[in-house]
Amino acid sequence: MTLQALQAYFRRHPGRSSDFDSGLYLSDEGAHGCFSGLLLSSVFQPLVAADTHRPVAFEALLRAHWQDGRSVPLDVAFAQPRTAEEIIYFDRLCRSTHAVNFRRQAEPGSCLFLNIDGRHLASLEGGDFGSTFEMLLAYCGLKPRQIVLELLESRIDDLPRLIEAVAAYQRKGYRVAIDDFGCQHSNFDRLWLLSPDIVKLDRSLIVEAQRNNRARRILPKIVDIVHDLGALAVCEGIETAEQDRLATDAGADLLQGYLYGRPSPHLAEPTRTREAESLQRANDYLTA
Ligand code: G
Ligand code: MN
Repeated sequence: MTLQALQAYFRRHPGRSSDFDSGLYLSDEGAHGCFSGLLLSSVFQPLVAADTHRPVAFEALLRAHWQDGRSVPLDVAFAQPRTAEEIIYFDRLCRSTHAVNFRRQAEPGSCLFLNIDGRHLASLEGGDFGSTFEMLLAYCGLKPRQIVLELLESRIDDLPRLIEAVAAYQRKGYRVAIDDFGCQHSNFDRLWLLSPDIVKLDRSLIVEAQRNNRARRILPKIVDIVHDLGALAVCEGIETAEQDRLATDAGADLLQGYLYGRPSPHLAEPTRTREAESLQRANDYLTA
């Protein structure tokens, strides 16, 4: 890892004069970001294979605190960056913090899911989707092939830009997941236009499937459509054995939720202790 270069990049912040402390900081506990008085850190939640229930990848999630230690709700944290430049800076800072924290714990070659703020796509000038981040990842010792970028298609109105972004990320070797599919305005026409590698089915679908028979019959059909697209289906928010069974019976490939692991600063044991096996599984599942 050439972390000095990474830190140097984040010293060139676009922010207001009060942002003198913005940047990426390293300690024995790992990396954290600073932005406008916020401390940004990482937690990781496993994605497990539906057949073996073993972790094949991790999703990084943000945690934010004020400097005095009070925790900050994520909607408040994401409201801090305001200008286009700040939004781009903040989004890259979060993802780079996660990349460093992941790289120092994970076995080489492991796979990391990272969320992209929809406003980040809208703020980028021209077609620079993923090039700057590829450089930042290289400083962390990670390659685009190890990264799955999660996009919330339902929150992005500019469809041509979304299509362009997905294609550009995939050309650079990243994989793209559509996050929270099935909530609110998600729609299938858009899925076909986007050709994602992975579709993450919103927790509300599994909760509904548990409550009513019609939703239960629909769930495997949604998974079939995802497979017809050539994508893997992930069921999110699995909390109980019954939800696990519904998702597995529906044909989901990967599962995520409190049942398998809560978000934690530390990666779960299996990827650390069974390197070869976990890499093989990740490749089986994620290599197109
Ligand atoms: O939008 P996205 O799917 O990236 O959001 C992930 C969020 O879902 C995180 O805040 C995480 O803590 C939460 N989460 C993860 N697993 C579960 C779960 O099993 N149940 C519920 N209710 N929330 C979960
Ligand atoms: Mn997500």
